Amino acid sequence: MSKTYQKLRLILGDQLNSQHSWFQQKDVNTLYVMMEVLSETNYVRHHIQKISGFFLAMRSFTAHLKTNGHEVLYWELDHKENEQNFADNIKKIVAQYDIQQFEYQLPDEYRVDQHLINLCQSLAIPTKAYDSEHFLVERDYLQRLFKGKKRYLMETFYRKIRHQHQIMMEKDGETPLTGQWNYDKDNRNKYPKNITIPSHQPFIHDATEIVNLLNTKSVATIGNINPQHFDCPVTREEALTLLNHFNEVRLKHFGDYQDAMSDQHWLGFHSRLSFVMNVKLISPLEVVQSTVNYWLEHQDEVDIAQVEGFVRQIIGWREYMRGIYWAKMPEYASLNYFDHKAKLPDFYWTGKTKMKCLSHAIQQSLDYAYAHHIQRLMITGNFSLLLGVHPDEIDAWYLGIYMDALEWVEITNTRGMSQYADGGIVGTKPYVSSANYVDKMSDYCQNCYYDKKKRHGDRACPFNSLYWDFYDRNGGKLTKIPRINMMLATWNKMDSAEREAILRQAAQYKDNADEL
Ligand code: FAD
Ligand code: DLZ
Repeated sequence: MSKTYQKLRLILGDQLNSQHSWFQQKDVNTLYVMMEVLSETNYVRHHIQKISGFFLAMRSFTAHLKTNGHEVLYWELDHKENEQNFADNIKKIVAQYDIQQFEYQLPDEYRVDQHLINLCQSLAIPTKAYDSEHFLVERDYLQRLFKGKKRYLMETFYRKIRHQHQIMMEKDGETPLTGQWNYDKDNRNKYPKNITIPSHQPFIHDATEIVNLLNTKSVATIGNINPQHFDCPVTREEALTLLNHFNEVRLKHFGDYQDAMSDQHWLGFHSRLSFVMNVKLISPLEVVQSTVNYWLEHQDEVDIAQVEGFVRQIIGWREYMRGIYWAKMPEYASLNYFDHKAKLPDFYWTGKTKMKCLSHAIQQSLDYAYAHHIQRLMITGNFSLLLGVHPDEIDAWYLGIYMDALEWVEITNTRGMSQYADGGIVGTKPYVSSANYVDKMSDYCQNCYYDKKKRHGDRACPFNSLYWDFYDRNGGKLTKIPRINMMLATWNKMDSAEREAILRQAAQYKDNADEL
């Protein structure tokens, strides 16, 4: 007979929050459990770095808890008793350790939430769910805030949270610092020539054992990894180092070049904090407080537009997306406003395309399991929307390829913001553009195989004809969207011979998308 415990507490792979109230007291009668399971490694085809990052972070967190005197059971993927899903493993452990009560923290994903609710219904012992104590507001806060309203405006939500937590507010508690809430319009610059992009902060780990384990268990993955030299923050200490690095080195130009892209580097002035935040090694509140404090002490070197832009992403967009997810799931996962059906081109999995923008954004995603927001939105997302790819295929790609991809924040960004498949719940318009925008915000169009100026004919950039094709085929659905009416009118007024040539070119590209 194994040692017995009164209580079993499950910790999921994205619940590595050492600041949680669970861990503030030691209790020899409580057994914590973490498990590597095929149900999580295989529900989508993940990037090899993503699984390695999760497993390394989970293993480090277990070591941390044990060092702090907690009782922890950790089942690796090849543990002999591993049933490869949470519910069956929990049932086994409950029986083995004569557990009297099962507890868990509310998962961030609907799929796992349902799985644990079902598990609890089947257990013959009391169960209890706790808040994960990570986010600034509860799961259903946004739904309550906008009850009875047709639109869920991010800006309204953002201001409310800033006010509630008194982030960047004047002493009166009501006015935003400087009187201005939002500096978004200052955040749209292209990189100037000769700008020096700071090198990123590395965190090198040996992932050989994990990569071998995944091979042994035949886990299908995508992307590249150097197992002995795997670069990813996986502990709280590393997350804090990354945050300090961001404040000291990258913050000063974060807002300025938030939307800029270049084939010369992969990170720009972005923070790369999404993975450590999403697995809860660090909390959104401590991130924004640290950044705001850094700015307050260094106002001679960092201006307010940089810090406000960053704060808005975290306490605005990140919390807002979570609110939308819980307000709209599970229906959200099958929305397809434009009724798109095309398949995702093969080059999304290989990076092998003659379009330099897509080739660079996809190749860096395969190499680093990372792309920044505008690459995700205006390169890979924009192109798949123009092409009319089924949102299910696009979701599966985004959910697999990025280190930070968890459904609550992936699907709202992909199906919502990027693909407008939700018909305008998240975004006020579909984010589509021709080569013109890509050229304005990047150096991608320089020396590209395709000609950014041509709409049709030899080497015409596919973004151009597909852009107008998008307006043509979706005309009826677009008239309802005020922010897009102007371009629709431009298309409708275009010379008919030019329109026909554009549509012919688009049809040819759509028929041969894998060859682009
Ligand atoms: P920074 O640019 O440094 O921004 C700071 C932080 O703000 C990020 O770490 C992130 O936590 C938050 N943030 C910024 N934009 C958003 C946003 N739109 N929604 C939510 N949080 C935001 N983010 C994920 O964490 N997981 C995903 O699976 C994911 N999928 C996306 C898919 C698409 C199609 C798009 C357009 C965006 C997606 N995002 C996702 C949002 C955003 O692109 C990433 O959070 C960001 O690129 C992560 O890099 P960073 O940490 O360097 O971010
Ligand atoms: C992403 C991920 C992966 C790849 N593997 C595991 C795992 O083996 N065990 C685990 O507890 N969590 C894993 N995760 C994170 C989960 O997918 C995440 O905790 C749930 O989806 C809840 O959001």
